Order: sequence, then C-alpha cells, then structure tokens
Amino acid sequence: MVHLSAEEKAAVTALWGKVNVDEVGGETLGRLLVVYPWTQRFFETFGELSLASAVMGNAKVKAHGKKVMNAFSEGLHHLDNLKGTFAKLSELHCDKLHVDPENFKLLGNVLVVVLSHHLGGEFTPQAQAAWQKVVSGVANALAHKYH
Ligand code: HEG
Repeated sequence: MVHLSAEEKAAVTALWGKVNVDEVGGETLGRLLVVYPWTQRFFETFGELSLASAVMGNAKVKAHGKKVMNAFSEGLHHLDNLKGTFAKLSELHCDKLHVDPENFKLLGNVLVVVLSHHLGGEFTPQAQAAWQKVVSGVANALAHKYH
C-alpha cells in the first residue's frame, strides 16, 4: 500500500504514458547489472555480461527487463493493493529464485534514474517524489511473502 494523493497518482500515470515501457525495462535491468554487478549472479544463463556495452546490448537482458517492467506496470493499476498484486511474484522470487529482496530496492532506484534520463525536465521534483513512493511500495510488496 502506498499513499499517493490524487495529484501524485495522476502525475505517475501521465509520465508512465510518455515513456516506452519495454525500452525502459531493458535499460533499467541493464543498468542494475552494470552498476551493481553482484546482481549478475541471478542471470548466469544470459551470457556475456562483463562489459557495460555487452550488458546494455544483450537481447536476454532486454527481454527480461521488458517482462519485469510489464509486471511492474500492472502494479500501477493497483497502487492500493500492491501486496495482493505482487503476492505470487513475491513467493516465486523467495521460494524458487532466491533473490535477495534488497535487489528490489536497487532496481526501483535505478528505474527512477532511468525515468529521469528519459523525461528530463518533465520529471519534476514532485513527480520524482511520487515515483519514489511507488518504487518503494512495489519493493515492499515483492518482499512481503519472504520468510
Ligand atoms: Mg524478477 C523472473 C518480475 C525484480 C530476478 N521477475 C521474473 C518474472 C517476473 C518478474 C514477472 C517472470 C516470472 C515467471 O516466469 O513466472 N522482478 C519482477 C518485478 C521486479 C523484479 C516486478 C521488480 C520490480 N527480479 C527482480 C530483481 C531480480 C530479479 C531485482 C534480481 C536482481 N526475476 C529474477 C529472476 C527471474 C525473474 C532470476 C527468473 C528469470 C528466468 O530464468 O526466466
């Protein structure tokens, strides 16, 4: 559950409509893997990830980033019930994938950076604050089923 005013919700949705979500997904996952290279351990099947250029051009990174961002997008329609929306994915990341939930926070922060890069001046401090609430809400929801 994240508490956003009607104005903040409108800003979040409006800005999301201005970016190419699939592209943002690949770029966000790519940057996560470059900036926090220990996150690469979950993606050993993705092939060559040692150079930043290889990561950013990697088709599997792009495809997986797109998948992650589409799931993330779904959460934007359910800001009042993020825990319910991400319950199944939380179980999967905990029980099957063994992803440390700290990584959800890192990914959220990288997403904010990527949005800032894509939106420039349109990403006002108010919009950025609203987005920070959203990414931390999603990260909390994804961590919720961990035990
Ligand atoms: Mg995860 C699979 C969503 C962060 C590592 N992730 C998936 C899948 C979805 C998803 C929808 C496919 C599930 C399926 O096959 O049923 N992931 C998702 C979201 C977020 C996230 C919404 C955060 C916003 N994931 C995340 C992070 C890591 C990670 C930070 C690791 C650093 N995800 C991961 C791995 C898989 C998935 C290793 C399995 C990949 C595969 O082998 O297909």
